[in-house]
Amino acid sequence: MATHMAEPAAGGDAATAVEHLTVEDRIWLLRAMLLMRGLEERAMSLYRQGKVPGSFYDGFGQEAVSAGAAFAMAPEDRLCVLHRDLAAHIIRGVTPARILAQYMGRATGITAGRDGNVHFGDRRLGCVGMVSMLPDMMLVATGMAMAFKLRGEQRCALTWFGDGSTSRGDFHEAMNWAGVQRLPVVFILENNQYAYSTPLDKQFAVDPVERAAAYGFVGLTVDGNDVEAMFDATRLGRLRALAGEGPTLIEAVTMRMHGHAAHDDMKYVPKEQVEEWRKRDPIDRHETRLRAVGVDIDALRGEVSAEIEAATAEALAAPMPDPTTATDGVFCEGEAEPLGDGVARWSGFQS
Ligand SMILES: Cc1ncc(C[n+]2csc(CCOP(=O)(O)OP(=O)(O)O)c2C)c(N)n1
Ligand SMILES: [Mg+2]
Repeated sequence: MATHMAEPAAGGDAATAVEHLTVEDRIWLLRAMLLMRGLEERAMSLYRQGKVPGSFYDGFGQEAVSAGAAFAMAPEDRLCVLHRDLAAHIIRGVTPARILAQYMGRATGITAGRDGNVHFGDRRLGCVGMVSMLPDMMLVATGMAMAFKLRGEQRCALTWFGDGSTSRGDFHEAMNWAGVQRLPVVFILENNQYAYSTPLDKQFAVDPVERAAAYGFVGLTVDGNDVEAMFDATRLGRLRALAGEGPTLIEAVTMRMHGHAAHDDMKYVPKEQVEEWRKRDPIDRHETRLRAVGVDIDALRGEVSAEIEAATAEALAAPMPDPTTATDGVFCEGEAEPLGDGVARWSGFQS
């Protein structure tokens, strides 16, 4: 693992992660990744049946990036979740049925039919739904971190963003302000080799993780297909943030194994590149580890499949929203409701 840092700092690796995770935690990580993959596969087939309006984006092959990072955050921390980070919603406690209902525009989805596959986040669980202008969620997370600092709260904000985001001005503005103010924020750069059809060598002349040093904070590169290494790097970034040591930029190196969205056959990606990355599949890797400590993977897979079946039936049976409520919630009425905490038992790991 290469590190590029403004000051000496530990990176994050799977070996250290194990010291902070129980076997039960490690199983939850696998479960979250299996749920993400299974739900997205199911949603893709629902999309092809015309049941998911709009387009469909997935994070096949990138499950470890959101699962590992979200798991390292405490319930009172705040997450700005992007379009390939479904496991973060799962880890914060969003149920599979609500996720599928969200994709199908049903009344029981998080936005109750106001958006589909991309822009959603349950604020009661501390998740902020994505703003499409990339990477504006970096500024939202930075703003939240600023509020935590001003209020003297021991909390951390985290956001994900893609390699494509690093060429935008907002990336630099967020990084600069977070560095100047030493804000409690963790930035996760999801480097999946492509921004739509543009490969990395057409995007930047330096590895973007090196830019953290230019803004005075730690930047490190992590194997984004290793869920425990992702967990550990984020855990350390969070500890740094809470200790008043400022932001951390974590470059999670991974691969977008599917097209940009459902319509994209990714003819521009060499087949050998996909095959090479298939060997590093994050779920296979984590399963191998857990099998070695005696976990019954087949039983877990069976449970997850049954959960997805039940969630699909529940979401398909859910009603469409009442059109007369379409403009509800556009403006704040009464007192603004603060973001809530995640409720999932596993969003507070063994520290
Ligand atoms: C400012 C802005 N320009 C263009 C888009 C359209 N767009 C949505 S996703 C995307 C590709 C982003 O690539 P990357 O940041 O690498 O994320 P990835 O999709 O690979 O996860 C583009 C160009 C946008 N949402 N915002
Ligand atoms: Mg990308």
